[in-house]
Amino acid sequence: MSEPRSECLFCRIVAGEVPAEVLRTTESTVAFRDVSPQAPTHVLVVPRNHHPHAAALAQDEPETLAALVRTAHEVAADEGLGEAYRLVLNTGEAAGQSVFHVHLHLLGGRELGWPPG
Ligand code: DGP
Repeated sequence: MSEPRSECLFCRIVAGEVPAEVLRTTESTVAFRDVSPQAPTHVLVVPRNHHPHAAALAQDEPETLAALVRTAHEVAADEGLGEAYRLVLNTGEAAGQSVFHVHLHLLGGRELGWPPG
């Protein structure tokens, strides 16, 4: 489940085959700006390995799921967000997932309403 996939957009960003504004990399994660930002800071943090959604990542590489959150927290600090930011894992098409390589959205820099749409 974790080999890079040539048809997967985020595998291709991780491999450097598709350009992205990369902010931070770790051994197991890559953080880059969302191409369609929904807040002043909107960053996607992805595992280097391909997993379709968060539950699959939790099952196969639980330490990488924790690493996604750590990386997001570090990017939030770099972006000056302090402790005020939102992390989102859309799972399934009906919940808004459009890219099936798990990605943690980091959103911040404005007031964030609740409940989300
Ligand atoms: P989701 O809808 O939760 O699957 O989020 C996918 C996000 O990916 C969406 O916010 C837009 C972003 N995105 C789509 N294509 C690209 C791309 O080519 N580059 C970057 N940086 N982000 C992309």
